[in-house]
Amino acid sequence: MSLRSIEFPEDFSWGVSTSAYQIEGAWNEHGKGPSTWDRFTEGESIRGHGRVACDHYHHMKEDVGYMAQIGVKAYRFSLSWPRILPEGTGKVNKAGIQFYSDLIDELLKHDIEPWVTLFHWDYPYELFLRGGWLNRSSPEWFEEYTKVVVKHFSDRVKYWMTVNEPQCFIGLGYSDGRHAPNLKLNFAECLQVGHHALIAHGRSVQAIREHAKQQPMVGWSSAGTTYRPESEALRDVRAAREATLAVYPEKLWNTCWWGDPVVFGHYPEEGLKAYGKSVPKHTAAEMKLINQPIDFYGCNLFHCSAVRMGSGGMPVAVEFKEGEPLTLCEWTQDPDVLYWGTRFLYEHYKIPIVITENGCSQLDQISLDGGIHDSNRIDFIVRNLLSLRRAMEEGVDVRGYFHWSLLDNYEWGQGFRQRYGLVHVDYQTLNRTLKDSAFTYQEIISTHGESLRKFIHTEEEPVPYVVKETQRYIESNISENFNIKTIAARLKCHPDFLSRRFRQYTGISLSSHIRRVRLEYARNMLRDPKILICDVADRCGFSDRIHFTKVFRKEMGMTPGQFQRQFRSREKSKDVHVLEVSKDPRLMD
Ligand code: GCO
Repeated sequence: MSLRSIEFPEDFSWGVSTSAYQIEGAWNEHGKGPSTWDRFTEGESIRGHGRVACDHYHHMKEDVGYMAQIGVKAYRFSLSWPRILPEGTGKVNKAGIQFYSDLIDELLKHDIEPWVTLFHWDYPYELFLRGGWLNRSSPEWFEEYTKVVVKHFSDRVKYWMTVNEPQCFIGLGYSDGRHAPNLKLNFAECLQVGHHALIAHGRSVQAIREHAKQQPMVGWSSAGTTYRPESEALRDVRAAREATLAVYPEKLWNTCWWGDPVVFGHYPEEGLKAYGKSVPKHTAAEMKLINQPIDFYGCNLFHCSAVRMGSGGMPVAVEFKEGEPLTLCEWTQDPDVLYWGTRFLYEHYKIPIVITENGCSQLDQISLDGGIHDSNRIDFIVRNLLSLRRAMEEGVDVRGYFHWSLLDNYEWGQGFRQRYGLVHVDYQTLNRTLKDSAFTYQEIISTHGESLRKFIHTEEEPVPYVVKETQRYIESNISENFNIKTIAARLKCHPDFLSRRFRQYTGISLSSHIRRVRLEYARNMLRDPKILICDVADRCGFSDRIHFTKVFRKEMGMTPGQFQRQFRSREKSKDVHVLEVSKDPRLMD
């Protein structure tokens, strides 16, 4: 780990995340209408637990108190559509509005910024009876709901997310039938549902911008499907990028089918080919509607799998090794997901990123001493944040991290078995207890990440002389156009020996290390909007501007000029899973 600084930016949004149906309970109280989740799990002992969940509806103040104790700066939660509009459209339920209004006030009282998700899957049952997301009018229903919400809360809410994970609610609820509304539609119908959900997103963004009482920050939350490279060799990185951005036939789990219309205004070419006849009819006007400018790209990143570049020039899956660490729900615990996931997304979409969910389920229980010693979760948080910090240091614009989740909660079709919370919930008594991870997170937040340093093992083997001297040479001669031979001559050793020793000790090749350091300096310089690109090239030891641009684009997926413009616009705007390794043949050796 070679991070220069572990400190996160002053204005970084440190948060926790939940969703209404997973915590609220009170499913039929105070005028709330039923959701598809209430109806389709009726009478079921495990799946039906969402009707009570953590009973947050009656523990709201207590729960905000835990957030304040942890010191979070932001809270991402969703609104239950049928609590606000019991029939989905029309009559507004005053008690529902009151509940969220009180929650927002309570958050603000504790200096916690509310981040509101409009749709996290608890769909109004009445609208389902009218065809739900298959109905062409469903985007308009969503727009109507958005307007009600914005009218009541936008005086105090600035941050909005429209739809949470279309991949997931459509994949599991409309295709596999494992989630409410338990449908098994054919692939074309699922894509139609998806098209409507995307239009709903667009209409909702428009409505927020039009009616918000303060300058809003709008985004959405997409499920990430991240592949990481087995090694950092450029060809493996290419393989991982390709696999992460790919669309495979008959599979809804991908990034670009959903993200490209939102950010670019069109379905990806590869997806149109892969899905063929199943692609829904879509007009240019609809695509324009979907493509509303968003301020951040929210992504839920929990886990990833490794790929390498196969001999045929296609990504191939690296086999999962027996005994590698897994979470309770059998997801890999690989922290690289936050490095590669954010990096690939940022290269592709070039808009600020917010980690709207990242967390792990573990077997947590209250120990004899009364504490909950969830060391695996602590390790997960630390590693993931370090990995995220690395991405940020390398230029990926990440604005916030929301840990999933504040509380242990109802995990959709699986009841209470998966515990994701920083706060433990005893489902019999509804007692809450802060876990050790909550205290760790608290310290990380209050030190802006600096406390992560103490988790990094320092008793490493002494750095070999040639490696240390090489690193020193590179740092102090960065503006010179040197190469491995130059350094070897200075150290009076053979270039092959130097390269071998360097790779042995650091795990990366000396030439990529030199390139990385040069690029790191360049990225830092480019933050200065007045600097000229040829000067950066010169001061970072690139032979000329063209060579610099080429190397920069290859690594960062954008030109130095684009990178610089982004910082300029950022400065200006300051005021303001279920993933399996795809069975696709392209991923098989
Ligand atoms: C999701 C949902 C969350 C889950 C979490 C853990 O990402 O699937 O947004 O509601 O509870 O991801 O599975």
